[in-house]
Amino acid sequence: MSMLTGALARQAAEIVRQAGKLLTEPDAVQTIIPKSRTDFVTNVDLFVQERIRGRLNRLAPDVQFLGEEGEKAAIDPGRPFWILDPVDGTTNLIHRFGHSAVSLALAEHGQVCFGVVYQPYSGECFTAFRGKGAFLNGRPIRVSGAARLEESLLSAGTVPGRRDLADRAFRQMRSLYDRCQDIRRAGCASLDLCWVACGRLEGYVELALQPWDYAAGLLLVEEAGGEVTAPDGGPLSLTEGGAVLASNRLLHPALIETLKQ
Ligand code: 2AM
Ligand code: CA
Repeated sequence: MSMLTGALARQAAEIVRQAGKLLTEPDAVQTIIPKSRTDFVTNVDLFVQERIRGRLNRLAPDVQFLGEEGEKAAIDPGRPFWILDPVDGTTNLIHRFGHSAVSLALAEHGQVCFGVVYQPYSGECFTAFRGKGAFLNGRPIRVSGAARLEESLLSAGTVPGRRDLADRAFRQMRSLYDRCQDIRRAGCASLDLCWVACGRLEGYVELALQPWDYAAGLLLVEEAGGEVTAPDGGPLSLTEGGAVLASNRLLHPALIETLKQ
């Protein structure tokens, strides 16, 4: 039995949209706290998480909560849990790059059953429901039909928080670049996945992400007809992070092959 109803999904998406507007306020960022030299949290990340967590708790008190910021309560994967990134693309937010998102997923029975990714600067709201499709502002979306890497536009992340992986990431980027039309790098994993889902990109790879970066986007891609796995084709965890490869499905084998080299 699923706890997900249309009403719950609609209200959760509305909570995300309302909180997401806070990212666009001029001077939203007041405090920048380093987690490491290349990874930061701002007052916006913390405030948006607390606002969304409070509202979700009132909406569905029995659902557990996994959010990027602060203490992580132990999750029982046998019971439903929310997975929230209050600001995906914090570095973009700090630089007023206008490309960040709020990403929320609901996991049940070991898989994501609902996902919403909201880009407050463009007003684009991506939603997906397992078995029922993926949508951009309510309209169905589909992955690209490109069947050859030569006709693909790809996104390759630079794993800014893991400089130890930089050589590997840039080597992979070069191998992909030699086979595709071009590469983009916009700094927000959840939106990279949504862009694969709606056909703007044919594929996306990043070597170290956390479940809150990809949980919602993963369902978007799958429901739009694409595929999301580890770069070797293996499964992804919803409670532990890992490397992520997303594609329009047709290019998945060629991408796995390229990334092996
Ligand atoms: P974030 O902005 O929520 O941290 C950038 O390459 C992408 O990777 C962003 O989606 C970013 O999410 C994510 N990411 C995951 N782990 C990270 C880390 N330790 N440092 C920086 N970005 C990280
Ligand atoms: Ca974040």
